[in-house]
Amino acid sequence: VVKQNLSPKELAEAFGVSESSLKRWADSGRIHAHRTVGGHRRIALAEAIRFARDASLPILRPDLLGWPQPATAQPPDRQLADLFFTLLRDGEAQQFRARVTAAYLQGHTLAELFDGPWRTALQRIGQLHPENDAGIIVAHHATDISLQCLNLLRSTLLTGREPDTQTPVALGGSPAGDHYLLPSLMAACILADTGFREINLGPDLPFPTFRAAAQHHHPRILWISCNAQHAAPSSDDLLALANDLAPQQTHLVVGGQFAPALPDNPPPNLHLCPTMHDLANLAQHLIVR
Ligand code: B12
Repeated sequence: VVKQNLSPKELAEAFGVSESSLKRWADSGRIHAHRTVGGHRRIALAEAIRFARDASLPILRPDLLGWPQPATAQPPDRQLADLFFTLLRDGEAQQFRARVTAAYLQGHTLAELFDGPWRTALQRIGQLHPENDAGIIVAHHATDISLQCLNLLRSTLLTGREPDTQTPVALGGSPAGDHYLLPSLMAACILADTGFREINLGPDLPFPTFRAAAQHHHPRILWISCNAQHAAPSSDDLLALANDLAPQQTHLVVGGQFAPALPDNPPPNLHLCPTMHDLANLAQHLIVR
């Protein structure tokens, strides 16, 4: 079970440092702690993760935080794609979560993992007998293992940040006929990590519903992930939607393998982002303005 709030003692054990060091960091403000009704310090898990990543402090015992522990030492970065592929292919859900969370705690950004080893591993899954049952079974299973892991990251990253009425919203999904779950969920994770309140409507969303949802929620970002050729909207559809959303200052962000080319001189609220890195950069820019 993932613990949402930790005592200094628990966190000190996870980091392999003394409890007094941890209390000192809390009292100096290096790591934010709140007090219980009884006056005891507590550290939100999301804050503990932020601190570990910023300070490059390894979490030696992630199991104490309720996170899965890698079975062996983490391999060098260049071997991560191979490892992710093997774990996804062999259905090793728990070790996959352990490896991804370890890489994240070591300081990799979500965008690095999504555009890099995770994507490469899934590409290789797609090359395993896509024409027969065995290949379909592996692809479905790898998708489910990825979903479990993304949802763990997503629920943990959001913890501790209290979205309020000032928190900008980002909303999105994939169009009708596009059944791919992972790209839109990855976009949601990137946006949550940047500080947006994300609303992931997932796959298979009728195109007019994107407009209706944006009019209802007034997001600062509306993302559309295009992963199936037959289901991708045309650039005219996107242009019309961006123009409709301009008065409410919603930016339309389109990504995915089958995102259409944008017209010359697109309106300033229409963006093509081929990668999760592009989305992360744009989101940083849009959240401060
Ligand atoms: C998992 C999978 C499936 C699963 C999907 C499960 C699910 N519900 O999600 C299942 C088994 C159902 C499936 C079915 C099919 N699949 Co399939 N599938 C895959 C696989 C292995 C992984 C796809 C995935 O999720 N990747 C992870 C995402 C995150 O990576 P990505 O798509 O590359 O996205 C990156 C960028 O494009 C960008 N991005 C994407 N979206 C967005 C959005 C925004 C806002 C931004 C900023 C960026 C961005 O960032 C991502 C990370 O870098 C791919 C292999 C591959 N090469 O991709 C084949 C693949 C896509 N499938 C393929 C095929 C042919 C099919 C089927 C037609 C097979 C069949 N004969 O029935 C069906 C069609 C399904 C349909 N109706 O559309 C082909 C597509 C060939 C082509 N180019 O057209 C591939 C490439 C496999 C292959 N080598 O042949 N598939």
